[in-house]
Amino acid sequence: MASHDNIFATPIAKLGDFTFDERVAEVFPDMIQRSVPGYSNIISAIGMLAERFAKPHSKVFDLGCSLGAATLSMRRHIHQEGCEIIAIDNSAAMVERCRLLVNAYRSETPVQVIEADIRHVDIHDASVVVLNFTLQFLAPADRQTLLEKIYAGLRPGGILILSEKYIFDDERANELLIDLHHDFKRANGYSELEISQKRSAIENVMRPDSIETHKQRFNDIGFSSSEVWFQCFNFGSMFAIK
Ligand code: GEK
Repeated sequence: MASHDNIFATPIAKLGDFTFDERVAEVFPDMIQRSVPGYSNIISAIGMLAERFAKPHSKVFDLGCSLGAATLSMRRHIHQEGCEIIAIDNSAAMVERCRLLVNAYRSETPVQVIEADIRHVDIHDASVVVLNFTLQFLAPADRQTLLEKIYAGLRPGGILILSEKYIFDDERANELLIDLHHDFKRANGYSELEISQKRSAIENVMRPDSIETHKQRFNDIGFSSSEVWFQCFNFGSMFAIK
């Protein structure tokens, strides 16, 4: 069974900023499953989208791959000849575990797991690019630059899948969706203390955008169509097609 996330279960005197360290990597499957509404549905659908959009002899990128859940889902679905999946994360603890999980099974589609900052890697000849809850951790100023690089590296007709936590301009709607998310976490066994300590730790490292901001950015960059294909409370996933 996966290790249980109790990182924020006891009072922490000095709450530092949240980092993807050894302790987080250890409990990550449990943490993300109990914290992100719709996570497993999104992972399954990423596999289905990859099946449709992966082109023979092209590259598929999983940026901020953590333990490789999206990579493994895509690898199960991709049967096009000559496809290669490149999974990238800048957390050494995540990459080490991701490699073990990827290597646990054989597959016709090769996977390269790279420890690097996604802001500095080359993206080229891509038919599918996945940013599954990763863009939100970049400084707002770096987001547009990364999306422009992804657009340039996608083949025409290629797809970007972008899952994020959102904020909403309507104050009342925003508060309600945040409350519903906290209800979701309570229902999954997180205590009030865990919810509030995690919220404080993550506030400085994660600044969500609105769905409108994402759509505007996709338009400005030149994507020919984009849409929200999944939403649950203040979490969701969009695609943008070149
Ligand atoms: C999943 N996609 O399970 N370069 C590389 N990696 C980064 C960077 C960066 N600049 N910034 C953050 N990360 C996964 C889940 S988790 C989402 C993604 C969450 C990495 C960071 O190390 C972490 O592994 C991941 O992005 C975000 O489908 O924890 O809410």
